[in-house]
Amino acid sequence: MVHFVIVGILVLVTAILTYVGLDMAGIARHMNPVSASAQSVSIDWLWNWEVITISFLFALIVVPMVYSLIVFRRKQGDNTDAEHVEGNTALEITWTVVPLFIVVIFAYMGAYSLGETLRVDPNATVIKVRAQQFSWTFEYPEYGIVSTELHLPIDQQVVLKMESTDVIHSFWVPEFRVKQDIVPGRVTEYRITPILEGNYKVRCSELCGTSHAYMEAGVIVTTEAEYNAWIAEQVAIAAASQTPEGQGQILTVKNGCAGCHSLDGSAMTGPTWLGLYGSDVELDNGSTVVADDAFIKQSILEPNATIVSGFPSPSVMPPYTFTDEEVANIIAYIKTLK
Ligand code: HEC
Ligand SMILES: [Cu+2]
Repeated sequence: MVHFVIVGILVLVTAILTYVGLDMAGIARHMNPVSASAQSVSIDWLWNWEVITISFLFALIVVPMVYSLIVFRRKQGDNTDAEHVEGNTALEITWTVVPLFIVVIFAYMGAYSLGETLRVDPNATVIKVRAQQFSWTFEYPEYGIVSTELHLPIDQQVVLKMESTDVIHSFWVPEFRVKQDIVPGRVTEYRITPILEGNYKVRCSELCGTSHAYMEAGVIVTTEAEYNAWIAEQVAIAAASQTPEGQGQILTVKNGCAGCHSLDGSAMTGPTWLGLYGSDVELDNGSTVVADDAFIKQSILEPNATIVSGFPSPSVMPPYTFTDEEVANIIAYIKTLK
């Protein structure tokens, strides 16, 4: 009887130590990043109970085994046979029924956790995700925005409708726990409800080619107000790029004009664009011209035709080839800089 008490105590102590050890190892090795989604709560809950059970079963097997090896080993000079045991019905029924119950309980817990993870909010915001070798694109169809970062409002469910343009990828934000494959020719759904503000990263978790390891994108969870501000900003940018001056601005950025022309009146390699349109420009030949459409157009296409006074001749500005429409857009943009 005393053996049972000792083994019982040792089993409990070993189980607790195993559990604490596994838990610490998990945190130390970053296998348990913060839980940042409603879905992760029930997954972590299930995982925790599994680790507790595993720790207990480990102790239940290993402790009696080691205890028997040490305490019941053959004493020196003892040559008698061990006691013959023919089976123990009560014990066999117990170790069949108890594990059966545990397995059934875990099946129930697993089903519950899966149900929580898949819970559908009919008002969930739809975001389209496109995965391609080796990047992510996020489209907000409600607002007509496309982004390379995934912005999400806190405490609201979003449903990602994910498609691949090439091979199989997999959407995985460790802090959200849930992971979903993206298969070419199919739309896979992924529902998530962020519950913790922060900057996370989505990683591709399906080996998809040479740069698979770099297939990452930012996932930014903010308050609803900050999220709405971001949406408004993106909508404004998208709208601006539709207007002539918006497209002109994009052209000047793409062609590096801003590297030589300031927008705020400060001196750079070239004259500032602030207040340029319609102003009187002094040339190095002593004459003065009005900066109208024709002058600006010629300055862009043939920088050496005229040189602004105070700047070296020949001009350091390279000649550009733009279509008439592109030039008109750039002029429309310069007009806005008053
Ligand atoms: C390497 C520097 C450099 C870059 C890049 C450059 N410019 Fe210039 N730009 C100059 C300099 C210097 C002048 C003044 C001398 C001259 O008239 O050519 C000038 C003059 C001009 C003028 C004449 C009127 C004025 O006062 O500014 C216009 C218009 C102009 N640039 C437009 C553009 C546009 C549009 C782009 C991009 C598509 C561009 N520039 C890129 C250096 C640059
Ligand atoms: Cu991938």
